[in-house]
Amino acid sequence: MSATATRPAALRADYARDGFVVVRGLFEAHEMCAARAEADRLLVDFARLKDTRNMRCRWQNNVFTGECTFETFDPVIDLSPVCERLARAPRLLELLAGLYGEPAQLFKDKLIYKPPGVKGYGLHQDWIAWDGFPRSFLTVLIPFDAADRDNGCTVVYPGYHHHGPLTPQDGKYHELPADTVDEARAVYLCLEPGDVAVFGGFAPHRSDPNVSTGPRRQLYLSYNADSDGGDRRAKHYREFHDWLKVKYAEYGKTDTYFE
Ligand SMILES: O=C(O)CCC(=O)C(=O)O
Repeated sequence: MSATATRPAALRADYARDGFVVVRGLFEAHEMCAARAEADRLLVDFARLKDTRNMRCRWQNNVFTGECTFETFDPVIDLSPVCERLARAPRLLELLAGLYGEPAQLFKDKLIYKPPGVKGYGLHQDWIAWDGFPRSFLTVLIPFDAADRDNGCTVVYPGYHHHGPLTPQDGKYHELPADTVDEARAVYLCLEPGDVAVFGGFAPHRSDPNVSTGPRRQLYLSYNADSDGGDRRAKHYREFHDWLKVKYAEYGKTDTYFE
């Protein structure tokens, strides 16, 4: 089970053992209040970006109606000074430096809105076998709304990260078969605004549909250790877009763009 310990050495030991940690109350209530207002503002001010051809946007089906529903801005910090401040908050970077034993570099940033009814994610690891993809990749989850089982909080499985990549290393995204993990070991990341969870790129995770009446808005901020390639964010998004274009084209969708 992951810890809520705050001492860097204890956190680092827990992260090494479990592949994830939870830290309660890293951010203040007023910061999370501003984050929620920002998430609302982005939907209004950047409504024009919500297009199924725009590679910035991710869509998921509603499990009740089948409707294809806007779910994510990826990236988000170039739209949102508030999200960028959270991503570069000295408190957070200090926490990550404690886990890495060296500075962290922001690699990727997305805001997942997960509105009511929207499907979750199948079991997977975030690490993908692209040339030079950082093995130190980790993700910080910052909930804007309380996350619980009803709204489909992220679920992690302690210890499995020790096995490294659990799918073929062919550069493709693979879901993991459900029996890769022992469901009895599932840890539901039930978090209050202000809490954060950190999980590594080899930590299997998934989420259930949002069956509540409100959105489950969470910032997913990914980092790499400085010694593992330095600042790779711009390169990552170039590679990600090239990869997405090929993936969409396989389904006959060739009119994609990024804005
Ligand atoms: O929304 C979630 O709970 C999980 C999201 C996720 O796993 C991902 O974006 O890779």
